[in-house]
Amino acid sequence: VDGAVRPSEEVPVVDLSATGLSDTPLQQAMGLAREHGAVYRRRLHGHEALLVSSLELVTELADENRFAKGVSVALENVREFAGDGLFTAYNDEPNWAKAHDILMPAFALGSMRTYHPAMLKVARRVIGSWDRRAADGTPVDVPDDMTRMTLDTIGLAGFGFDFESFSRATMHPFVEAMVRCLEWSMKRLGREPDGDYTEEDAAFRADADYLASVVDEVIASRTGADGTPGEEAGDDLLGLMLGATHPADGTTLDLANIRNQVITFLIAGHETTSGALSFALYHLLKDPAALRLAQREADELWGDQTDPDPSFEDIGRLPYTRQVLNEALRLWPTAAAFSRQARTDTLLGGRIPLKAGQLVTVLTPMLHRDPAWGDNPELFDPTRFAPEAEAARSPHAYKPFGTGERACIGRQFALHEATMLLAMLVHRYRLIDHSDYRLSIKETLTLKPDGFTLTLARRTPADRAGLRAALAVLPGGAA
Ligand code: FDE
Repeated sequence: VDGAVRPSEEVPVVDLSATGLSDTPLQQAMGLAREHGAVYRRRLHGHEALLVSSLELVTELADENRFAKGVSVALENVREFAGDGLFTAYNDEPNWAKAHDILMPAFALGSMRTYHPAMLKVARRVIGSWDRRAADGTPVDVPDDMTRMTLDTIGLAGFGFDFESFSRATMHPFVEAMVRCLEWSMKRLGREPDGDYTEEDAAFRADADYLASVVDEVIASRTGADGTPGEEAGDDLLGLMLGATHPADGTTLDLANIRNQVITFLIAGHETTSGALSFALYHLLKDPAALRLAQREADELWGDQTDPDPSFEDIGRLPYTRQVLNEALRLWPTAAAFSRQARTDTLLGGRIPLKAGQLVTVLTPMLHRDPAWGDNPELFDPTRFAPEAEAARSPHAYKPFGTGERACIGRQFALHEATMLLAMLVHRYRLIDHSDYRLSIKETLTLKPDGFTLTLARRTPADRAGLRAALAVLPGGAA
Protein backbone atom coordinates (compact mmCIF):
# COMPACT_ATOMS: atom_id res chain seq x y z
CA VAL A 1 0.00 0.00 0.00
CA ASP A 2 2.83 2.41 0.89
CA GLY A 3 4.74 1.29 -2.21
CA ALA A 4 7.71 -0.07 -0.24
CA VAL A 5 9.25 -3.17 -1.71
CA ARG A 6 9.13 -5.98 0.80
CA PRO A 7 11.87 -8.55 0.73
CA SER A 8 10.64 -11.64 -0.98
CA GLU A 9 10.42 -14.58 1.42
CA GLU A 10 12.78 -16.68 -0.63
CA VAL A 11 15.78 -14.35 -0.54
CA PRO A 12 18.01 -14.92 2.50
CA VAL A 13 18.90 -11.83 4.52
CA VAL A 14 22.31 -11.54 6.19
CA ASP A 15 22.76 -8.74 8.70
CA LEU A 16 26.40 -7.72 9.18
CA SER A 17 25.70 -4.76 11.47
CA ALA A 18 26.93 -6.62 14.56
CA THR A 19 30.14 -8.00 13.05
CA GLY A 20 30.83 -5.22 10.53
CA LEU A 21 32.32 -5.33 7.08
CA SER A 22 35.56 -7.31 6.94
CA ASP A 23 38.88 -5.91 5.64
CA THR A 24 38.30 -8.10 2.63
CA PRO A 25 34.64 -7.38 1.87
CA LEU A 26 34.70 -9.10 -1.49
CA GLN A 27 35.97 -12.37 -0.04
CA GLN A 28 33.46 -11.99 2.77
CA ALA A 29 30.69 -11.61 0.15
CA MET A 30 31.96 -14.73 -1.64
CA GLY A 31 31.82 -16.69 1.60
CA LEU A 32 28.25 -15.51 2.22
CA ALA A 33 27.26 -16.60 -1.31
CA ARG A 34 28.73 -20.04 -0.64
CA GLU A 35 26.73 -20.22 2.56
CA HIS A 36 23.43 -18.63 1.53
CA GLY A 37 23.30 -19.16 -2.23
CA ALA A 38 23.51 -17.19 -5.46
CA VAL A 39 21.20 -14.39 -4.30
CA TYR A 40 21.04 -12.79 -0.88
CA ARG A 41 20.44 -9.45 0.81
CA ARG A 42 23.23 -7.99 2.91
CA ARG A 43 22.31 -5.48 5.60
CA LEU A 44 24.81 -3.15 7.18
CA HIS A 45 24.01 -0.21 9.42
CA GLY A 46 20.62 0.44 7.83
CA HIS A 47 21.75 -0.05 4.21
CA GLU A 48 20.74 -3.05 2.21
CA ALA A 49 22.35 -4.53 -0.90
CA LEU A 50 21.10 -7.33 -3.12
CA LEU A 51 23.99 -9.57 -4.25
CA VAL A 52 23.55 -11.88 -7.19
CA SER A 53 25.86 -14.46 -8.74
CA SER A 54 23.91 -17.04 -10.76
CA LEU A 55 24.12 -17.23 -14.54
CA GLU A 56 20.32 -17.26 -14.68
CA LEU A 57 19.91 -13.93 -12.89
CA VAL A 58 22.98 -12.25 -14.40
CA THR A 59 21.64 -13.07 -17.86
CA GLU A 60 18.55 -11.03 -16.98
CA LEU A 61 20.60 -8.22 -15.46
CA ALA A 62 22.62 -7.99 -18.68
CA ASP A 63 19.45 -7.17 -20.63
CA GLU A 64 20.01 -3.50 -21.49
CA ASN A 65 16.29 -2.97 -22.07
CA ARG A 66 15.49 -3.80 -18.46
CA PHE A 67 18.72 -2.75 -16.67
CA ALA A 68 21.51 -0.20 -16.97
CA LYS A 69 24.77 0.37 -15.11
CA GLY A 70 24.22 1.44 -11.53
CA VAL A 71 26.61 3.74 -9.70
CA SER A 72 27.03 1.76 -6.47
CA VAL A 73 27.81 3.22 -3.06
CA ALA A 74 31.44 2.18 -3.63
CA LEU A 75 31.51 4.09 -6.93
CA GLU A 76 29.80 7.07 -5.28
CA ASN A 77 32.83 7.12 -2.99
CA VAL A 78 35.21 6.93 -5.95
CA ARG A 79 33.30 9.86 -7.47
CA GLU A 80 34.74 11.93 -4.63
CA PHE A 81 38.06 11.90 -6.51
CA ALA A 82 37.17 10.77 -10.06
CA GLY A 83 34.06 12.93 -10.45
CA ASP A 84 32.20 12.53 -13.71
CA GLY A 85 35.01 10.53 -15.39
CA LEU A 86 33.80 7.64 -17.55
CA PHE A 87 33.87 4.97 -14.84
CA THR A 88 31.93 6.90 -12.22
CA ALA A 89 29.63 9.06 -14.38
CA TYR A 90 25.87 8.58 -14.14
CA ASN A 91 24.29 7.19 -17.29
CA ASP A 92 22.37 10.38 -17.95
CA GLU A 93 25.23 12.80 -17.24
CA PRO A 94 25.92 14.46 -20.63
CA ASN A 95 29.69 14.17 -20.11
CA TRP A 96 29.45 10.38 -20.14
CA ALA A 97 28.12 10.10 -23.70
CA LYS A 98 30.34 12.93 -24.87
CA ALA A 99 33.58 11.44 -23.51
CA HIS A 100 32.52 7.95 -24.56
CA ASP A 101 31.94 9.04 -28.16
CA ILE A 102 35.18 11.01 -28.32
CA LEU A 103 37.32 8.26 -26.75
CA MET A 104 35.78 5.11 -28.25
CA PRO A 105 37.91 5.17 -31.44
CA ALA A 106 41.04 5.38 -29.29
CA PHE A 107 40.18 1.96 -27.81
CA ALA A 108 39.23 0.07 -30.95
CA LEU A 109 41.43 -2.95 -31.63
CA GLY A 110 43.24 -1.17 -34.48
CA SER A 111 44.33 1.64 -32.14
CA MET A 112 46.43 -0.83 -30.17
CA ARG A 113 48.92 -0.56 -33.01
CA THR A 114 49.52 3.04 -31.89
CA TYR A 115 50.16 2.02 -28.27
CA HIS A 116 52.23 -1.06 -29.06
CA PRO A 117 55.64 0.71 -29.07
CA ALA A 118 55.02 2.34 -25.66
CA MET A 119 53.81 -0.99 -24.24
CA LEU A 120 56.92 -2.72 -25.55
CA LYS A 121 59.20 -0.03 -24.15
CA VAL A 122 57.77 -0.56 -20.68
CA ALA A 123 57.80 -4.37 -21.01
CA ARG A 124 61.56 -4.01 -21.62
CA ARG A 125 61.87 -2.05 -18.38
CA VAL A 126 60.40 -5.04 -16.52
CA ILE A 127 62.87 -7.32 -18.24
CA GLY A 128 65.79 -5.03 -17.44
CA SER A 129 64.81 -5.10 -13.79
CA TRP A 130 64.07 -8.83 -13.67
CA ASP A 131 67.36 -9.69 -15.43
CA ARG A 132 69.22 -8.06 -12.57
CA ARG A 133 67.16 -10.08 -10.07
CA ALA A 134 67.79 -13.26 -12.03
CA ALA A 135 71.52 -12.51 -11.97
CA ASP A 136 71.78 -11.91 -8.23
CA GLY A 137 69.07 -14.39 -7.20
CA THR A 138 66.97 -11.93 -5.20
CA PRO A 139 63.18 -12.28 -5.34
CA VAL A 140 60.89 -9.97 -7.30
CA ASP A 141 57.72 -8.60 -5.76
CA VAL A 142 55.28 -9.53 -8.52
CA PRO A 143 52.29 -7.22 -7.81
CA ASP A 144 54.63 -4.26 -7.18
CA ASP A 145 56.45 -4.72 -10.47
CA MET A 146 53.23 -5.34 -12.41
CA THR A 147 51.90 -2.11 -10.93
CA ARG A 148 55.04 -0.23 -11.99
CA MET A 149 54.61 -1.67 -15.47
CA THR A 150 50.92 -0.88 -15.95
CA LEU A 151 51.24 2.64 -14.50
CA ASP A 152 54.14 3.50 -16.80
CA THR A 153 52.27 1.99 -19.75
CA ILE A 154 49.03 3.94 -19.34
CA GLY A 155 51.03 7.09 -18.57
CA LEU A 156 53.16 6.80 -21.70
CA ALA A 157 50.62 5.34 -24.11
CA GLY A 158 47.70 7.45 -22.95
CA PHE A 159 49.27 10.72 -21.97
CA GLY A 160 52.89 10.82 -23.13
CA PHE A 161 53.86 11.09 -19.45
CA ASP A 162 56.65 8.99 -17.96
CA PHE A 163 56.24 7.90 -14.32
CA GLU A 164 59.65 6.16 -14.53
CA SER A 165 58.52 3.64 -11.94
CA PHE A 166 61.44 1.28 -12.50
CA SER A 167 63.99 3.92 -11.55
CA ARG A 168 62.42 4.20 -8.10
CA ALA A 169 63.00 1.97 -5.10
CA THR A 170 59.48 2.58 -3.82
CA MET A 171 56.26 3.00 -5.73
CA HIS A 172 55.56 6.39 -7.32
CA PRO A 173 53.76 8.54 -4.72
CA PHE A 174 50.84 8.79 -7.16
CA VAL A 175 50.25 5.04 -6.74
CA GLU A 176 50.44 5.22 -2.97
CA ALA A 177 47.98 8.11 -2.81
CA MET A 178 45.67 6.42 -5.28
CA VAL A 179 45.68 3.12 -3.38
CA ARG A 180 44.83 5.01 -0.17
CA CYS A 181 41.97 6.76 -1.97
CA LEU A 182 40.61 3.42 -3.16
CA GLU A 183 41.00 2.00 0.34
CA TRP A 184 39.13 4.97 1.78
CA SER A 185 36.33 4.33 -0.74
CA MET A 186 36.11 0.72 0.34
CA LYS A 187 36.36 1.26 4.10
CA ARG A 188 33.77 4.02 3.96
CA LEU A 189 31.25 1.31 3.05
CA GLY A 190 31.57 -0.18 6.51
CA ARG A 191 31.28 3.03 8.55
CA GLU A 192 29.24 2.99 11.71
CA PRO A 193 26.50 5.61 11.92
CA ASP A 194 27.93 7.37 15.00
CA GLY A 195 31.66 6.98 14.26
CA ASP A 196 34.06 9.91 13.93
CA TYR A 197 35.92 9.82 10.62
CA THR A 198 37.30 13.37 10.49
CA GLU A 199 40.91 12.21 10.39
CA GLU A 200 40.41 9.63 7.64
CA ASP A 201 38.48 12.15 5.60
CA ALA A 202 41.15 14.84 5.95
CA ALA A 203 43.86 12.39 4.92
CA PHE A 204 41.71 11.35 1.97
CA ARG A 205 41.22 14.98 0.91
CA ALA A 206 44.96 15.53 0.95
CA ASP A 207 45.54 12.44 -1.18
CA ALA A 208 42.79 13.39 -3.63
CA ASP A 209 44.27 16.90 -3.97
CA TYR A 210 47.68 15.38 -4.61
CA LEU A 211 46.25 13.13 -7.37
CA ALA A 212 44.67 16.17 -8.97
CA SER A 213 47.95 18.08 -8.82
CA VAL A 214 49.86 15.28 -10.57
CA VAL A 215 47.19 15.16 -13.24
CA ASP A 216 47.34 18.92 -13.71
CA GLU A 217 51.06 18.52 -14.29
CA VAL A 218 50.36 15.87 -16.93
CA ILE A 219 47.85 18.16 -18.62
CA ALA A 220 50.06 21.25 -18.34
CA SER A 221 52.88 19.41 -20.11
CA ARG A 222 50.61 19.43 -23.14
CA THR A 223 48.83 22.76 -23.00
CA GLY A 224 49.86 26.39 -23.08
CA ALA A 225 49.84 28.52 -19.92
CA ASP A 226 46.22 29.45 -20.65
CA GLY A 227 45.14 25.80 -20.68
CA THR A 228 44.56 25.60 -24.41
CA PRO A 229 46.18 22.82 -26.40
CA GLY A 230 49.52 23.66 -27.98
CA GLU A 231 50.43 23.27 -31.63
CA GLU A 232 50.27 19.49 -31.66
CA ALA A 233 47.71 18.08 -29.22
CA GLY A 234 48.79 14.58 -30.32
CA ASP A 235 46.66 11.58 -31.12
CA ASP A 236 46.88 9.76 -27.80
CA LEU A 237 44.07 9.88 -25.21
CA LEU A 238 45.03 13.27 -23.87
CA GLY A 239 45.41 14.65 -27.37
CA LEU A 240 41.93 13.44 -28.23
CA MET A 241 40.45 14.89 -25.06
CA LEU A 242 42.10 18.26 -25.60
CA GLY A 243 41.47 18.49 -29.32
CA ALA A 244 38.66 16.29 -30.56
CA THR A 245 35.18 17.73 -30.90
CA HIS A 246 32.02 15.79 -30.38
CA PRO A 247 30.62 14.59 -33.71
CA ALA A 248 27.09 15.66 -32.75
CA ASP A 249 27.53 19.20 -31.37
CA GLY A 250 31.12 20.22 -32.17
CA THR A 251 32.07 20.97 -28.53
CA THR A 252 35.16 19.65 -26.73
CA LEU A 253 35.46 18.28 -23.20
CA ASP A 254 35.94 20.94 -20.53
CA LEU A 255 39.15 20.98 -18.47
CA ALA A 256 37.47 19.88 -15.23
CA ASN A 257 36.10 16.83 -17.00
CA ILE A 258 39.46 16.12 -18.67
CA ARG A 259 41.09 16.10 -15.24
CA ASN A 260 38.51 13.56 -14.07
CA GLN A 261 39.10 11.43 -17.16
CA VAL A 262 42.88 11.44 -16.70
CA ILE A 263 42.52 10.35 -13.05
CA THR A 264 40.02 7.71 -14.15
CA PHE A 265 42.29 6.30 -16.84
CA LEU A 266 45.37 6.32 -14.63
CA ILE A 267 43.45 4.33 -12.00
CA ALA A 268 41.30 2.06 -14.17
CA GLY A 269 44.13 1.56 -16.61
CA HIS A 270 46.58 0.15 -14.13
CA GLU A 271 45.20 -1.30 -10.89
CA THR A 272 43.08 -3.97 -12.53
CA THR A 273 45.58 -4.93 -15.23
CA SER A 274 48.44 -5.30 -12.77
CA GLY A 275 46.27 -7.58 -10.61
CA ALA A 276 45.34 -9.67 -13.65
CA LEU A 277 49.01 -10.16 -14.58
CA SER A 278 49.91 -11.01 -10.99
CA PHE A 279 47.20 -13.68 -10.74
CA ALA A 280 48.22 -15.08 -14.14
CA LEU A 281 51.83 -15.41 -12.98
CA TYR A 282 50.68 -16.97 -9.72
CA HIS A 283 48.67 -19.63 -11.55
CA LEU A 284 51.48 -20.36 -14.02
CA LEU A 285 53.88 -20.76 -11.11
CA LYS A 286 51.57 -23.32 -9.52
CA ASP A 287 50.66 -25.15 -12.76
CA PRO A 288 53.77 -26.47 -14.52
CA ALA A 289 51.75 -28.00 -17.38
CA ALA A 290 50.12 -24.67 -18.23
CA LEU A 291 53.47 -22.88 -17.87
CA ARG A 292 55.08 -25.29 -20.35
CA LEU A 293 52.31 -24.68 -22.89
CA ALA A 294 52.71 -20.92 -22.54
CA GLN A 295 56.48 -21.27 -22.90
CA ARG A 296 56.11 -23.42 -25.98
CA GLU A 297 53.85 -20.83 -27.59
CA ALA A 298 56.36 -18.02 -26.98
CA ASP A 299 59.26 -20.25 -28.06
CA GLU A 300 57.51 -20.92 -31.36
CA LEU A 301 57.39 -17.18 -32.03
CA TRP A 302 60.76 -16.09 -30.76
CA GLY A 303 62.93 -19.22 -30.61
CA ASP A 304 66.28 -18.69 -28.89
CA GLN A 305 66.43 -14.94 -29.55
CA THR A 306 67.99 -13.14 -26.60
CA ASP A 307 66.06 -9.94 -27.19
CA PRO A 308 62.97 -10.70 -29.22
CA ASP A 309 61.17 -7.79 -30.81
CA PRO A 310 57.46 -8.67 -30.53
CA SER A 311 55.49 -7.15 -33.38
CA PHE A 312 51.92 -5.91 -33.09
CA GLU A 313 50.81 -9.00 -35.06
CA ASP A 314 52.70 -11.37 -32.74
CA ILE A 315 50.27 -10.56 -29.93
CA GLY A 316 47.44 -12.10 -31.97
CA ARG A 317 49.57 -15.24 -32.31
CA LEU A 318 49.54 -15.99 -28.59
CA PRO A 319 46.10 -17.60 -28.13
CA TYR A 320 47.14 -19.85 -25.25
CA THR A 321 48.73 -16.97 -23.35
CA ARG A 322 45.46 -15.09 -23.85
CA GLN A 323 43.58 -18.11 -22.47
CA VAL A 324 45.80 -18.06 -19.39
CA LEU A 325 44.87 -14.42 -18.77
CA ASN A 326 41.18 -15.11 -19.37
CA GLU A 327 41.26 -17.97 -16.90
CA ALA A 328 43.13 -15.89 -14.30
CA LEU A 329 40.41 -13.23 -14.69
CA ARG A 330 37.73 -15.90 -14.33
CA LEU A 331 38.98 -17.03 -10.93
CA TRP A 332 40.00 -13.55 -9.80
CA PRO A 333 38.27 -10.82 -11.80
CA THR A 334 40.26 -7.91 -10.42
CA ALA A 335 37.33 -5.45 -10.67
CA ALA A 336 35.30 -7.99 -8.78
CA ALA A 337 31.79 -6.54 -8.71
CA PHE A 338 29.60 -4.23 -10.76
CA SER A 339 26.11 -2.90 -10.26
CA ARG A 340 22.99 -2.89 -12.36
CA GLN A 341 20.00 -0.66 -11.95
CA ALA A 342 16.40 -1.52 -12.84
CA ARG A 343 14.99 0.79 -15.51
CA THR A 344 11.41 0.19 -14.35
CA ASP A 345 9.66 -1.73 -11.56
CA THR A 346 10.31 -5.35 -12.38
CA LEU A 347 10.57 -8.88 -11.05
CA LEU A 348 14.05 -10.39 -11.18
CA GLY A 349 13.91 -14.09 -11.98
CA GLY A 350 10.13 -13.80 -11.86
CA ARG A 351 10.27 -13.67 -8.06
CA ILE A 352 12.37 -10.82 -6.66
CA PRO A 353 10.57 -7.47 -6.79
CA LEU A 354 12.74 -4.49 -7.78
CA LYS A 355 11.74 -0.82 -7.82
CA ALA A 356 12.77 1.40 -10.72
CA GLY A 357 16.26 2.70 -9.92
CA GLN A 358 17.06 -0.04 -7.43
CA LEU A 359 20.62 -1.39 -7.54
CA VAL A 360 21.68 -5.02 -7.80
CA THR A 361 25.32 -6.05 -7.25
CA VAL A 362 26.81 -8.76 -9.45
CA LEU A 363 29.42 -10.73 -7.52
CA THR A 364 31.60 -11.60 -10.48
CA PRO A 365 33.96 -14.20 -8.90
CA MET A 366 30.94 -16.28 -7.86
CA LEU A 367 29.26 -15.92 -11.27
CA HIS A 368 32.57 -17.29 -12.57
CA ARG A 369 32.05 -20.36 -10.37
CA ASP A 370 28.45 -20.99 -11.48
CA PRO A 371 27.64 -24.66 -12.30
CA ALA A 372 27.80 -23.58 -15.99
CA TRP A 373 31.59 -23.83 -15.55
CA GLY A 374 31.47 -27.57 -14.92
CA ASP A 375 32.48 -29.77 -12.02
CA ASN A 376 35.58 -28.12 -10.60
CA PRO A 377 35.23 -24.37 -10.98
CA GLU A 378 38.03 -23.70 -8.45
CA LEU A 379 40.62 -25.37 -10.67
CA PHE A 380 42.76 -23.23 -12.98
CA ASP A 381 42.21 -24.57 -16.49
CA PRO A 382 42.96 -22.30 -19.47
CA THR A 383 41.35 -24.79 -21.90
CA ARG A 384 38.00 -23.46 -20.67
CA PHE A 385 38.74 -20.62 -23.10
CA ALA A 386 39.54 -22.79 -26.11
CA PRO A 387 37.31 -21.52 -28.95
CA GLU A 388 35.03 -24.61 -28.95
CA ALA A 389 34.53 -24.39 -25.18
CA GLU A 390 33.76 -20.67 -25.38
CA ALA A 391 31.27 -21.17 -28.20
CA ALA A 392 29.38 -23.74 -26.12
CA ARG A 393 28.97 -21.39 -23.14
CA SER A 394 26.63 -18.47 -22.52
CA PRO A 395 28.38 -15.11 -22.99
CA HIS A 396 26.85 -14.05 -19.68
CA ALA A 397 28.83 -16.62 -17.69
CA TYR A 398 31.98 -14.47 -17.98
CA LYS A 399 31.94 -10.77 -17.08
CA PRO A 400 35.40 -9.61 -15.91
CA PHE A 401 34.90 -6.45 -17.97
CA GLY A 402 31.33 -5.75 -16.90
CA THR A 403 28.49 -5.65 -19.40
CA GLY A 404 26.60 -3.60 -21.96
CA GLU A 405 27.23 -0.05 -23.03
CA ARG A 406 29.12 0.77 -19.81
CA ALA A 407 31.41 -2.25 -20.12
CA CYS A 408 35.16 -1.71 -19.93
CA ILE A 409 36.45 0.55 -22.67
CA GLY A 410 40.04 -0.52 -21.90
CA ARG A 411 39.60 -4.23 -22.49
CA GLN A 412 41.69 -4.50 -25.68
CA PHE A 413 44.29 -2.17 -24.22
CA ALA A 414 44.65 -4.29 -21.09
CA LEU A 415 44.71 -7.59 -22.96
CA HIS A 416 47.26 -6.44 -25.53
CA GLU A 417 49.59 -5.10 -22.87
CA ALA A 418 49.20 -8.10 -20.56
CA THR A 419 49.45 -10.80 -23.25
CA MET A 420 52.66 -9.29 -24.59
CA LEU A 421 54.33 -9.00 -21.19
CA LEU A 422 53.27 -12.45 -20.01
CA ALA A 423 54.62 -14.09 -23.18
CA MET A 424 57.90 -12.17 -22.94
CA LEU A 425 58.33 -13.20 -19.29
CA VAL A 426 57.67 -16.92 -19.75
CA HIS A 427 59.87 -16.93 -22.85
CA ARG A 428 62.77 -15.50 -20.89
CA TYR A 429 62.57 -16.92 -17.36
CA ARG A 430 62.07 -20.00 -15.30
CA LEU A 431 59.72 -19.07 -12.46
CA ILE A 432 60.84 -20.37 -9.08
CA ASP A 433 58.49 -20.70 -6.12
CA HIS A 434 61.21 -19.94 -3.56
CA SER A 435 58.84 -19.32 -0.64
CA ASP A 436 56.19 -21.98 -1.36
CA TYR A 437 53.76 -19.08 -1.77
CA ARG A 438 50.18 -19.55 -0.47
CA LEU A 439 47.63 -17.31 -2.16
CA SER A 440 46.25 -14.59 0.03
CA ILE A 441 44.31 -11.75 -1.55
CA LYS A 442 44.54 -8.11 -0.65
CA GLU A 443 41.57 -5.88 -1.39
CA THR A 444 41.71 -2.19 -2.13
CA LEU A 445 38.43 -2.21 -4.07
CA THR A 446 40.41 -4.23 -6.62
CA LEU A 447 42.02 -7.62 -5.90
CA LYS A 448 45.72 -8.50 -5.84
CA PRO A 449 47.80 -11.41 -4.53
CA ASP A 450 49.34 -10.24 -1.25
CA GLY A 451 53.06 -10.63 -0.62
CA PHE A 452 53.62 -12.63 -3.79
CA THR A 453 57.31 -12.97 -4.65
CA LEU A 454 59.25 -15.36 -6.84
CA THR A 455 62.83 -15.86 -7.95
CA LEU A 456 63.95 -16.17 -11.55
CA ALA A 457 66.50 -17.90 -13.72
CA ARG A 458 67.15 -17.11 -17.39
CA ARG A 459 66.00 -19.86 -19.76
CA THR A 460 68.74 -21.25 -22.00
CA PRO A 461 68.57 -22.84 -25.47
CA ALA A 462 69.05 -26.18 -23.70
CA ASP A 463 65.97 -25.46 -21.53
CA ARG A 464 63.96 -24.76 -24.67
CA ALA A 465 65.16 -27.89 -26.42
CA GLY A 466 64.29 -29.92 -23.32
CA LEU A 467 60.79 -28.46 -23.27
CA ARG A 468 60.27 -29.29 -26.96
CA ALA A 469 61.40 -32.86 -26.39
CA ALA A 470 59.18 -33.25 -23.33
CA LEU A 471 56.09 -31.91 -25.07
CA ALA A 472 56.72 -33.96 -28.23
CA VAL A 473 56.13 -37.24 -26.37
CA LEU A 474 52.70 -36.10 -25.13
CA PRO A 475 49.68 -37.08 -27.21
CA GLY A 476 49.23 -34.33 -29.80
CA GLY A 477 52.53 -32.81 -28.71
CA ALA A 478 54.29 -33.48 -31.99
CA ALA A 479 51.75 -31.39 -33.91
C1 FDE B 1 34.89 -0.08 -16.99
C2 FDE B 1 35.14 -1.33 -16.46
C3 FDE B 1 34.13 -2.17 -15.86
C4 FDE B 1 32.60 -1.86 -15.73
C5 FDE B 1 32.31 -1.27 -14.39
C6 FDE B 1 30.82 -1.10 -14.10
O1 FDE B 1 29.94 -1.69 -14.80
O2 FDE B 1 30.49 -0.43 -13.12
C7 FDE B 1 34.76 -3.31 -15.46
C8 FDE B 1 34.14 -4.51 -14.75
C9 FDE B 1 36.15 -3.18 -15.84
N1 FDE B 1 36.34 -1.98 -16.43
C10 FDE B 1 37.11 -4.19 -15.60
C11 FDE B 1 38.45 -4.11 -16.04
C12 FDE B 1 39.36 -5.19 -15.91
C13 FDE B 1 40.53 -4.76 -16.48
C14 FDE B 1 41.82 -5.58 -16.55
C15 FDE B 1 40.33 -3.42 -16.96
N2 FDE B 1 39.05 -3.07 -16.65
C16 FDE B 1 41.33 -2.65 -17.60
C17 FDE B 1 41.08 -1.33 -18.00
C18 FDE B 1 42.10 -0.54 -18.65
C19 FDE B 1 41.52 0.69 -18.87
C20 FDE B 1 42.18 1.87 -19.54
C21 FDE B 1 40.15 0.61 -18.37
N3 FDE B 1 39.94 -0.61 -17.86
C22 FDE B 1 39.26 1.70 -18.42
C23 FDE B 1 37.90 1.60 -18.08
C24 FDE B 1 36.93 2.66 -18.21
C25 FDE B 1 37.21 4.08 -18.70
C26 FDE B 1 35.67 2.15 -17.82
C27 FDE B 1 34.33 2.90 -17.76
C28 FDE B 1 33.61 2.68 -19.08
C29 FDE B 1 32.33 3.49 -19.13
O3 FDE B 1 32.09 4.14 -20.17
O4 FDE B 1 31.52 3.43 -18.20
C30 FDE B 1 35.89 0.78 -17.45
N4 FDE B 1 37.25 0.46 -17.61
FE1 FDE B 1 38.12 -1.32 -17.21
